[in-house]
Amino acid sequence: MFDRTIGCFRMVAAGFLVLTLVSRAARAQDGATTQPTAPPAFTEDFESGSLNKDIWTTRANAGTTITVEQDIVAHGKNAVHVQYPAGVRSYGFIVATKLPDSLKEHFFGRAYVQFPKAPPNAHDVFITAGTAGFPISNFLEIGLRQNKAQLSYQQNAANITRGETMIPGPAYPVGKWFCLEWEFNDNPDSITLWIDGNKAVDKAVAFKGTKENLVKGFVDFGFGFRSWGNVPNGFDVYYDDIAFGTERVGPVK
Ligand SMILES: [Ca+2]
Repeated sequence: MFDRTIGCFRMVAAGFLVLTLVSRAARAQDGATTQPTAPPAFTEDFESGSLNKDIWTTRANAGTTITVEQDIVAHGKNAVHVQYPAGVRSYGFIVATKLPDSLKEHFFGRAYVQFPKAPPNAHDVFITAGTAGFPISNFLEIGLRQNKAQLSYQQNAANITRGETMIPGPAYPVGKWFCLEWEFNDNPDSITLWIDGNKAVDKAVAFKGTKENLVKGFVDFGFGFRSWGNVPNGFDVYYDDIAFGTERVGPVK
């Protein structure tokens, strides 16, 4: 009798566990396929043919050029091309500084990205969101190290101890457009990354024991390229169909 009761309990418990797992799997599936309930808070397809100065500021130093071009595009007729010089330590980003406050603590991003050739084998920076004044700011970063994705918190503002927390990820596609999606949360801090719809990274972010409000407000949203190593042949990266929202944006329909 005792054993049967335990057995029954176990069956019920096992059944509950199965139901819970099925329910979670169904929710995860829903998360991958359900349409957002609200339109993105911001979209940019570069189809105006130029950088909209009301949206984008350019932060670049000598040698890096950022132009809207028509030769390599994900959708439509235009995309933005960041061209990084050979053999020079440089950086170049377009930064959106006036996006809605709804994105300030927690947001989802999407961009189509193309690396025509493999990125330099160093710490490279591509997409960031953080405090005002980037790159002298605190920010979460989508980057790369040794030809694999690297997500990080970069504490780089003025008058603060510098440091970084790095999270490894898989390699990015090369030589073709891919749909990059990300979720940055500052409370608590976490980064999730999807490559062509497949979850590649889903990690909490901590820095010296702090797990929330590391950035304290996403206000500079950057796209570009910087390498902390040698780039003997220069480097090109293209972006198109950028979007930000309070829900996962998904691919271009
Ligand atoms: Ca476009």
